[in-house]
Amino acid sequence: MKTQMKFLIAAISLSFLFSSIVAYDSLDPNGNITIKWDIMTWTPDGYVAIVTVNNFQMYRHIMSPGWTVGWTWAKKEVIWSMVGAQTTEQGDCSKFKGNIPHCCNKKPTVVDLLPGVPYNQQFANCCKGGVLAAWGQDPQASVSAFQVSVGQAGTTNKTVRLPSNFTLLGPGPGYTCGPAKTVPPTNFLSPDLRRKTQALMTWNVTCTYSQFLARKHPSCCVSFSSFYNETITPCPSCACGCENKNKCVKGDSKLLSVVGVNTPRKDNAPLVQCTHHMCPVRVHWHVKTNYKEYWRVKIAVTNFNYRMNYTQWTLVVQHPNLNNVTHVFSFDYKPLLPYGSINDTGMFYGMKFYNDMLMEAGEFGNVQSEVLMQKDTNTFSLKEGWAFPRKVYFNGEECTLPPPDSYPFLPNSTPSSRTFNSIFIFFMVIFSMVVMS
Ligand SMILES: *[C@@H]1O[C@H](CO)[C@@H](O)[C@H](O)[C@H]1NC(C)=O
Ligand SMILES: *[C@@H]1O[C@H](CO)[C@@H](O)[C@H](O)[C@H]1NC(C)=O
Ligand SMILES: *[C@@H]1O[C@H](CO)[C@@H](O)[C@H](O)[C@H]1NC(C)=O
Ligand SMILES: *[C@@H]1O[C@H](CO)[C@@H](O)[C@H](O)[C@H]1NC(C)=O
Ligand SMILES: *[C@@H]1O[C@H](CO)[C@@H](O)[C@H](O)[C@H]1NC(C)=O
Ligand SMILES: *[C@@H]1O[C@H](CO)[C@@H](O)[C@H](O)[C@H]1NC(C)=O
Ligand SMILES: *[C@@H]1O[C@H](CO)[C@@H](O)[C@H](O)[C@H]1NC(C)=O
Ligand SMILES: CC(=O)N[C@H]1CO[C@H](CO)[C@@H](O)[C@@H]1O
Repeated sequence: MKTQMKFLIAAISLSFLFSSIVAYDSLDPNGNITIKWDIMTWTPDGYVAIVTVNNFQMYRHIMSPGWTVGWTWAKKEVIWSMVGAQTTEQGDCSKFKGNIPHCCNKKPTVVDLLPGVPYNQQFANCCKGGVLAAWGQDPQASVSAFQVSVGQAGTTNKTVRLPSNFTLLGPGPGYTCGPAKTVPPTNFLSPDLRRKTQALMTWNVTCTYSQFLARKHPSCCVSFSSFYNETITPCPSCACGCENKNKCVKGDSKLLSVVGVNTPRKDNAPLVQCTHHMCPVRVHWHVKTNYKEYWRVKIAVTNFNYRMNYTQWTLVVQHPNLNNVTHVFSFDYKPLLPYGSINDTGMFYGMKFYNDMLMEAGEFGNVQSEVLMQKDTNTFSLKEGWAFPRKVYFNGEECTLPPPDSYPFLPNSTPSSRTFNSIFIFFMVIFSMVVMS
């Protein structure tokens, strides 16, 4: 038993390491952010391009303060002008007389404009402060675009040189971008759909996310409870790292009235309420009722971060019974089918204008819902922790689950079934490693 457990722990950490290093998300294997450049016209000294940033990730969005895109020019290119975005620095344009470029940096850094800029600075899909919705939640809002006029550049598709070393902050680190690749030119349909035009040249850059690159510790944890056992299985201690234990805010503290506690930081660094887990977000899964043909789960998400209102939050859960969701109360729900046929993963998110914002820590810092699922009598069980989720993600970050031997047990469950449970989980780990490779 003991060696089994050790092996299990080793296998779990191995699979975690493996999945994080290769930046592969097993619940969204095709998820990426694509940066597409369409050259629309050649100019006497360069070109005008439309740059489109598409978030193709099912459940990971880019929150305020939004994306930052950077690249390295291949030659001595400059940016004459931009519409719908701007570079953060102009750089050294001292060589220019008369007409001064927007940016002369070899490595420009571009950010979206804020909502409400004058019409002549706007561009279709621009000016959202760099906020991009998740593709699975709101495909229309998952795209950003701007126009860039490039000078001192190639003026034909033979002489133009592709920029390199693309970077993407979303808004923090975690994304790695591949090289720009020339792809078949994009087709554009006229508004009346009667004429098709095409870009003169198109290149794509694909960026993928890795939680391992983004942060040292998880940023959420999961706790469990059930109607059949009054024990509440808490989040693991220090699930999100305890380094900042002396910088947290005591829940009942007078500090809360001190100015600045709720002021967001540019880097989105959290200021959390003191808890044993130190996580900004906790997801609680309560097995609430066992009916004859159905069962009911209550899900509650609690914000412990005083510096963040989580807008357009998403919660992804993997559980084998999600193929028979009958009703979800007060959240929206969408099944995700990462492998086509295995329907065990789904995405919960807030209803627009009702609970799509998880408020900062405090009285209103929680959202909750109940889920009714129809039982498949062949698989349904309250034993061996079957009723609890296998994986949980909040805002695209994988949350730490409690260790398997701490799950609430059925009153008469015997230790041998615990062994079975860990063996079962062990095989699940091996299985998922095989699937991933
Ligand atoms: C990026 O995501 C889209 C949508 O899921 C997918 O079609 C495309 O193949 C992905 N690109 C790469 C390079 O993985
Ligand atoms: C390039 O990116 C666009 C999305 O911006 C996508 O529709 C297209 O399929 C991509 N092309 C290739 C060849 O990956
Ligand atoms: C460049 O343009 C020519 C036509 O002007 C076209 O035949 C060729 O395929 C284009 N090459 C690329 C890389 O787009
Ligand atoms: C791109 O980045 C790599 C590593 O950061 C660096 O070695 C390389 O010189 C960069 N290329 C350009 C063109 O800046
Ligand atoms: C969260 O939203 C509320 C209401 O819109 C606002 O008063 C508060 O300042 C916001 N908090 C943060 C941390 O942005
Ligand atoms: C997946 O499960 C949901 C219910 O949770 C169901 O509505 C949907 O049709 C299922 N999809 C497939 C492809 O089985
Ligand atoms: C409830 O579950 C805990 C494990 O989390 C177990 O130690 C306890 O014995 C269970 N209670 C009953 C009444 O079986
Ligand atoms: C009891 C029940 O409705 N079971 C269904 C659960 O979902 C699977 C696949 O979606 C169906 O095949 C079952 O009939």
